[in-house]
Amino acid sequence: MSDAGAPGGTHDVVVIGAGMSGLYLLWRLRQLGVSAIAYEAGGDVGGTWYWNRYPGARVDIESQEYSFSFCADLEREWRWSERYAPQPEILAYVGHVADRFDLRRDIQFNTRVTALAWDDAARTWAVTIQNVTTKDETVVTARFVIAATGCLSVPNEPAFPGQETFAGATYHTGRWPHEGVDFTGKRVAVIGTGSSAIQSIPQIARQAAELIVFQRTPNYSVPAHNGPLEPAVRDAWLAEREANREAQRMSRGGFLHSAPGEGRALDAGDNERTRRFEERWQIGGFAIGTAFEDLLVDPAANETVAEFARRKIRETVKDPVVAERLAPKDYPFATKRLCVDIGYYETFNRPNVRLVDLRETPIDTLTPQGVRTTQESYEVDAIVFAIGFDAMTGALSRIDVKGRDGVALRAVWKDGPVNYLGLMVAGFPNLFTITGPGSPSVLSNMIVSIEQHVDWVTTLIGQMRDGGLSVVEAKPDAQQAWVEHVNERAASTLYVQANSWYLGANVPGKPRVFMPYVGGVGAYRTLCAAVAENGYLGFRMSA
Ligand code: N01
Repeated sequence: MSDAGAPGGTHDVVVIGAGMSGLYLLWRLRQLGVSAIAYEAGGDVGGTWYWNRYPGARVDIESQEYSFSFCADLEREWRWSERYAPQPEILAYVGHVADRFDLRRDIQFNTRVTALAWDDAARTWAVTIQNVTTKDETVVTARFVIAATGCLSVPNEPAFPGQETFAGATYHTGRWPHEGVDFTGKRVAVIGTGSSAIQSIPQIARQAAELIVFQRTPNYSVPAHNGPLEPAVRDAWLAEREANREAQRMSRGGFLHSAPGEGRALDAGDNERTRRFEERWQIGGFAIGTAFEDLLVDPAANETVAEFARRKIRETVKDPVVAERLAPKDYPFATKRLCVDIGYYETFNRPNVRLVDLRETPIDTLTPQGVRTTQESYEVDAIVFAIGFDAMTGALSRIDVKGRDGVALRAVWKDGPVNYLGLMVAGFPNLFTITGPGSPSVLSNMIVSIEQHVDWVTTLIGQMRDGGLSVVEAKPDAQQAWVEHVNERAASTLYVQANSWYLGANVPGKPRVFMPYVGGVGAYRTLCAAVAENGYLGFRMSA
């Protein structure tokens, strides 16, 4: 392998993105003595935490668990202030990791990768990079390319009729202005009621003169019960650090409360079932989703927790009509990503907040003054589009990727993403995806899944170097079998019954394929390890 590492020229590895995955990749590759450069479209590190600065943005996995585990000293040095850390603190943490491990020298910011072309004769990738300001393009070459592009990095662009006529300010939660936004005294519309909206609505409502929430589909949301991270809790976590980290790695979702509770919901009596739901509700966050082992596979079991959640909404929201609009009824609990909130439902008791149900009265057009539905016109000064992302495939499909024989990734993925183990696509040698579709990714604590993928990929690259091998690719039959397995596993759950972004349902025209792997973080890790131990089963390697 080459030892060139300067921007431009030739690198052993090009990493796309400098979020959590990109940073950990750079560190691992440096340990291996492999030259790498990361190209990052943003002006600094952080990925999702760099872009998503909307009011109320914070993690929905407990802070200690949503942090790197690869360095015990890093973990001991850093103090999280809250149980669920807010975005500025997470961004500061990512910046600290970049500085502590001196990673910035291997990152070129404000640089977007626009094209990748595999050169079979040279056995390298030609990587076209673009300066985001000047749009100037340069081509560099690399033996390996690793897409650390994130699962939720490309905003779902609003496409409402008349939106260009709106005279007020518009914002997208996924591209929030760095200087922040002051809504004091303003009339504000929020369109969308996913996690980003559910986090930002209580904050915006406290500032704005008037807030109108436009809801197409109500979401299930569970209280975070956020608060300061008590020193005793931190000490207890650190005292059992190794065991805790291992438990996360082998768990279903990459966090401790993701272990399914024993037994089936309907086998428990009414009292026991309610007791267990209440207990988990009081823990907060995702704990309730795993209260029983069958909540995500048996519709009747799921209905018990769905009804429990609806009852909580009815108890909280004073206006019964608004409560019914907020209560999801036509898809199972937690089959769209469960939201974790701080005072979301309570916000609808405020006199300055209104809820518009777009199922009853869809948006007709945006006007210079605001939003017009089929029933009413709402005059606002600002519109917040909280309409989510082109998830999982969005970032790679915006890069012109051409593999062996010039075959385009977009063509291979036209009916939905296919790959082997979520790591490589047949016909695209030496190109890896970190937390790609077909891996647990968004159904898990992302940091745990990132570390697993990065460790696996970098170990392979090191072993290839040591063995004098230069090309690795997924075999088509292994890919086919994996895709079938991913689909079968998804079909055996209730996940496929909701119109979620897991299925691409939020982006008009996107193929409807359930993208993440539902098999669980621990089982998936064991499988990937077995593949490696068995000579990288399903992969072909050559010198
Ligand atoms: O996006 P979403 P998000 N007209 O896709 C609606 C992670 N995250 O940014 O459900 C009207 O969930 C859409 O309606 P529908 C987390 O994984 C984590 O909120 O498609 N409405 C939905 O209500 C999360 O799941 C945190 O009918 C339209 C909303 O917009 C993921 O990111 C915080 C519309 C979009 O919800 C995405 O969350 C935030 C239209 N044309 C995000 N198009 C943490 O807590 C879409 N909608 C860590």
